[in-house]
Amino acid sequence: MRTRFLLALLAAALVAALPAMAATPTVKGSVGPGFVISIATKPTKPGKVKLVVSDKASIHDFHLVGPGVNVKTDVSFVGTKTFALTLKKGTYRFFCDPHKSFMKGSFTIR
Ligand SMILES: [Cu+2]
Repeated sequence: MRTRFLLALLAAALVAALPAMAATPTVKGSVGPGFVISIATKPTKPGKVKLVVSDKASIHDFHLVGPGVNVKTDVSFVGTKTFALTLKKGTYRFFCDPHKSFMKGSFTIR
């Protein structure tokens, strides 16, 4: 009887924890293989996000700079890299360092 109660309590705790775990949205960034850099769905609200960068070229990097954030992939790196970020109000700029005059974009958190 007691075991059953404890199991029910554990199940209730798990259900309560699920929304919090699922709440961190994923932001998908991409650079290359051509001279293109993008963020699929730009975030607009402050809070934690998981930035998943798909770096498809060894001549580009993906660099994101903004309030409290300065993350990048290496230029020579090719593959997927994930960053846990906390976005704050302000403007964030993303660009490729070797070609930042034209490979760039931004989004604003309000
Ligand atoms: Cu580049």
